[in-house]
Amino acid sequence: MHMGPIVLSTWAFGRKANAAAWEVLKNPAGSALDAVEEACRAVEADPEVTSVGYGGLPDAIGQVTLDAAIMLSPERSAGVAFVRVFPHPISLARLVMENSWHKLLVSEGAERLARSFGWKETNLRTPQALAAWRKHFATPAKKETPVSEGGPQARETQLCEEKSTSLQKLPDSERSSGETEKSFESCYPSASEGERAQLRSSSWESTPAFDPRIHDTIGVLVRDYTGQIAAGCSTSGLAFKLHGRVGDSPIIGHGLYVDPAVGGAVATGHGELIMGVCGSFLAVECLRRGATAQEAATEVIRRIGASYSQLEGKQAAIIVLSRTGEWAAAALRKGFQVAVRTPGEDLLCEPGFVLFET
Ligand code: SD4
Repeated sequence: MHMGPIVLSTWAFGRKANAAAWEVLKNPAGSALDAVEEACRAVEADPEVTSVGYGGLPDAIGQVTLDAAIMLSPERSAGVAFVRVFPHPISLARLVMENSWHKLLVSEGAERLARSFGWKETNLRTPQALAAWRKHFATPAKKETPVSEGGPQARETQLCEEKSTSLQKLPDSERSSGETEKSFESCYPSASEGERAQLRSSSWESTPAFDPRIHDTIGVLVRDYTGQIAAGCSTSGLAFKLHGRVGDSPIIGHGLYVDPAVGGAVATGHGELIMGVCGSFLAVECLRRGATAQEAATEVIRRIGASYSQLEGKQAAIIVLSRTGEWAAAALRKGFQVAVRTPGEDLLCEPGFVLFET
């Protein structure tokens, strides 16, 4: 139990997020909402973090697409998905929350809103991210892609390389994101229906769980001096995901949930696991029914364990903060950590429950 301000963030880079949140909370008038936004922005701006914001790894066709959501209550909450040209989707989610009554804006619609507020477009894809994309899809006979040589991914890459040769010669900074998108987009429909199905299943089976470059949402829960709780999360989703894939992070109840009367939760890991059990909503509902924070987090992970047959190599984790300041975390398997910041602590902690030992 902790009655002062507290910040919880997912993964080791959560400490950087917590430091940014703490700058806001140093001022006793600093709000949980501002702290959550600043925490996520700090990680979004870091190109070394290849699973969030600028520098995030691209999807199967080479586009970087960002998802985020922010929440104070069922009424005050919103998410954005498939954002391609703005590096701070957490701020865009806040913009949606504060300027509309919608809960989710995607792609061109979300970007249009940002433009209408005068936001400047940025190319999100770093040369390092492009190199990683090329390497991932150019590797011949990838073990985790059991399709014949020259399968859909290889063919797609080849086509992309051919069609965008002129663009590839330019440094990223000299291309407009629009040009890059058009070039890659024009390659994608080359896969037949069957090939697409194969691509889909191979993506599901092959997505590595433990490589932090491949996935890791920044998820933040803050309770400020007034006792208000805010949640936020931001991600570039799973690296090399199918074009158009959106995970749990931008969706209320899946990637995050807050009920001011009870507490909040934020999830991370393979969104496909979290979405099937409405992970963050489930955690908060457990709190509502009298569970401790640890019982609530554990229940979400146990529910995933009981609901999915293919969990090998997959990860999911959840952090929970009750209205009274009690916090906990749980994960499907080892490797997840939660960064905790209070007036007296700045820690990286192991989750209180891990379902699988390996
Ligand atoms: C997603 N949950 O898009 C996000 C990614 C993530 O740890 O959190 N990875 O599925």
